[in-house]
Amino acid sequence: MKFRILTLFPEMFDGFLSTSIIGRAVAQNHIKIECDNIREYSENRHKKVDDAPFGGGAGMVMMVQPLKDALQAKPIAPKGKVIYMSPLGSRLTHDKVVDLSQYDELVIVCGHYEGIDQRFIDRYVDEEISIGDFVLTGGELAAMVLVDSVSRMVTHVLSNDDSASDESFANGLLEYPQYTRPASYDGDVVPDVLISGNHAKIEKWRLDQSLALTKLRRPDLYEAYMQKKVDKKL
Ligand code: 4GY
Repeated sequence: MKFRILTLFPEMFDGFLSTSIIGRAVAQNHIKIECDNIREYSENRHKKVDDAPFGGGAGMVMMVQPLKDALQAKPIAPKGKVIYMSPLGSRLTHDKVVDLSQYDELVIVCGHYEGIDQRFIDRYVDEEISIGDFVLTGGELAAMVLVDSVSRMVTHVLSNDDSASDESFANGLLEYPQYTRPASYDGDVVPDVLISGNHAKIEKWRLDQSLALTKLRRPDLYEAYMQKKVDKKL
């Protein structure tokens, strides 16, 4: 899968692209991530990319020309889409992440300052996505959240050691608590059942923990899970 990121600050992605699971996925060619600097496409002799908003007000708005030329500098795969990271978009969820992982290419546009000219969004953006109800100084961190979460749903990106099958949201429940060595630290001990070696008992304990935690912290997810169980039986 290919990600193409249009940004004024490509250096923000350096650590992200070279580290840990994403770094390995890039090195093994399971994902390809290209960061293109929008400023390089400005036709202005000072490489200007923004201007004051029509109608007045504070800040600057990113102009259509550099964005359009950056976007059109490379062809987009037939099964590809253009995404703009914005608090005005629809919320990124686990289901949305899984859906996006089925595309061959995602082009992600990162805005800065007061945002980008609406005419670029209307003509070239397929979907606006938000990572939450708060405002960042730019779309780059949101783009990294999207690339990170979508990448781990791409085949072969996660090894067996970092499997996605029993984590939160895979089954619609929050994940059970995890423990590692030592079995006792400062007098705080690991639940007995986890050291028992009884795998059926461990599985039951984990499911019980997941259910109790989800009911307490996320009653919305708990209700949906219980309703799905009822639907399946009918
Ligand atoms: N929240 N979800 C978000 C964001 C930065 C000014 C428009 C978000 O996705 N992106 O806050 N983006 C702003 C910065 C221009 C985008």
